[in-house]
Amino acid sequence: MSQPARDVFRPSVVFVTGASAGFGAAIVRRFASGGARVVAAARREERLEQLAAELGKDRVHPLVLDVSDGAAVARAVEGLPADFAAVDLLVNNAGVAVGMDTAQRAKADDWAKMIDVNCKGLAFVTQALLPGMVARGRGHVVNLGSVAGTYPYPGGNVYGATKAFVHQLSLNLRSDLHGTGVRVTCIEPGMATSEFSEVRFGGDKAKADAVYKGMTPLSPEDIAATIEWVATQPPHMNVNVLELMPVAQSFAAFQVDRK
Ligand code: 8X3
Repeated sequence: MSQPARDVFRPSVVFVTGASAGFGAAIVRRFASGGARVVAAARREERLEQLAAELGKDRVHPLVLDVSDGAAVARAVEGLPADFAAVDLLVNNAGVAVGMDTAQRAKADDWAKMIDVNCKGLAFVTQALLPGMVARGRGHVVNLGSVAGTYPYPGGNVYGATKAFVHQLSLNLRSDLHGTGVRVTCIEPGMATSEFSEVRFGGDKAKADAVYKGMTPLSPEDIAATIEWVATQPPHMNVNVLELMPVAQSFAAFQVDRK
């Protein structure tokens, strides 16, 4: 059996959700500066326009989109301009963590929001883009999971469960896409700097900053570089799951309730 050459694969059209800030914006910058055309999808138009102005409208196509609206996702994908239509890398980055209360105190609306964006939104965007990838015999879906999808912690409840969904959907997609050449990867980061903690704590910046006090979290650029690595491996190789953490974060013992 002869081995194919280890030629680097270069995605030419990248579709990034949650592109307006944090991981998403870093991913857009990385691929656009590497020569790809990038569809930058998010709800906040102003930030997308800034990103497109910074990187050039021929490189970055801003797309105002709420991923949890399935009909809007289908329309947006159908209406992509020709230069940005042949998506060969989808980065499902849009995701939210809302609240960190225990399950018995958490708000149902917060849970609904996380399920809508992290599960339904990710599934809708994937389903809208997969037929084109399969037809072209070329594509890669990179999903943003989390260590919270594998390791439980107090207050992780529905957030962690949505990320377990992302992990399992990623593996199941690999089964469905068998023989198509389309790749699927789940990237599962631990603590990272982004607006993530601010959103989680309802905009309380002091509480969010305290999460990262005295430690060095992963940066959006770390995540973007990791995604570039998985996406540029030779076409015969699929990274299924990649888990990463800051060195300063690790595991603690089980809790025991002693009376
Ligand atoms: C969140 C990562 O470590 O804050 O996706 O739970 S962690």
